[in-house]
Amino acid sequence: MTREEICAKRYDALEAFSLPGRFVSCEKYGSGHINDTFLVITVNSGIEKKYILQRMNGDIFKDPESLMNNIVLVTDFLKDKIRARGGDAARETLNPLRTPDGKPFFKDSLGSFWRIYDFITDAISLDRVRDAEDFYQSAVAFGRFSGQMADFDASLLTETIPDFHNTPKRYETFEKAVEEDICGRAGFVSEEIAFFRAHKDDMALCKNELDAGLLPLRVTHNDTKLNNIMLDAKTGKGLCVLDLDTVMPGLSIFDFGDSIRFGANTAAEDEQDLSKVSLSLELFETYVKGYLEGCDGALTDEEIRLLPYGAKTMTLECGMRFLTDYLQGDTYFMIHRKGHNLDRAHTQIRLVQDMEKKWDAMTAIVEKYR
Ligand code: ADP
Ligand code: GN1
Ligand code: MG
Repeated sequence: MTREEICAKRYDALEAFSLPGRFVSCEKYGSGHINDTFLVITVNSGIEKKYILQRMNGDIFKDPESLMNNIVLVTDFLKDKIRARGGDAARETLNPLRTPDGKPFFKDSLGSFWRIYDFITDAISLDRVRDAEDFYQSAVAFGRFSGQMADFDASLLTETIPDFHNTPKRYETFEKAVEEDICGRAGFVSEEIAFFRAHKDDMALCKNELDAGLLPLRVTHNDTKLNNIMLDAKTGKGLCVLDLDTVMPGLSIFDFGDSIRFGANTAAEDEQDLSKVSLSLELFETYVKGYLEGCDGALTDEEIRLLPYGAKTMTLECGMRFLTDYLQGDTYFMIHRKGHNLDRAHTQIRLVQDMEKKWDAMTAIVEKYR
């Protein structure tokens, strides 16, 4: 069955949620790599209302009911925090809608799970920063998110993707994909494979620190890409953290690092001209400053010291995941052209190489804020 056929069920989902008003449109939306996202427009008493409809990726999220339970718990918890400080709970966190029988999801006849969120209005999510201020605002907001989640009871959360940022485990999966080579592609990417093999020990460093009890496990977001946050369109300030599918116990340095991997790259994640790819030290410093401010003193000295390692590990891990998916036939990340995952792996490799060149400067920046 094609993705188109699977997504045709979106009209059943819309019906199941019985949105008020007159239906206007339901079009593909956003640039996420995982779920099928649609912008829904309705009109009620002459007033336009927008929603985000998503088909959760059932190959990746094996237990969508528990996932939605996580999201309801997290968003309810955040709403209380937002209200307590006089904020607007309708705009500053996701609001999952319920079906008439009270469920925050709908299961269609093909077995896909769907959800609807209120659309966050007068706000923007960006694939690239327009200027350093955007990045600073996203850093403060992601840092604040982790501060808000500090007293959330992690035992309530289902681990939606086990070992999500267990980088050594990701390495094993990568080696298995190379060995099995089900698409016969490994021969074309021997240099790329050698690159990740040469970085095997680097990829274990943060996990070793965690296992040794030197880094605390916190409730983290785990997918802190720039387009997983909304900025207020008028003020430019960080407004709402999106994509809560992977909120699980994790490392703060990985939340920091994933943001750097995506947002401090001077090129897009899938840029084909690798001469455009580099780490912007200006954006790196901006994010360090904003993230530490957002976390408001919560990070330990060791977490701060290891921020550059978080950035390097997340870039290595993500690059290796893209290459693994390329080897396995592009079944995980959504692709929009042939070789898309390989292009993405290439940018991550180039970014790691640039981080290695700029390592002393990255360390010096972090020392300034320690
Ligand atoms: P994926 O897991 O596929 O990345 P996301 O949940 O991140 O899916 O959604 C994809 C994109 O849709 C986001 O990057 C953002 O631009 C947009 N989006 C998601 N939820 C909302 C929302 N409630 N309001 C406005 N835009 C949203
Ligand atoms: C995916 O869902 P999205 O597009 O925000 C992925 C992240 C990767 C990212 C790479 C659940 O994020 O882990 O870092 O692509 N999310 C999942 O762009 O695997
Ligand atoms: Mg996303």
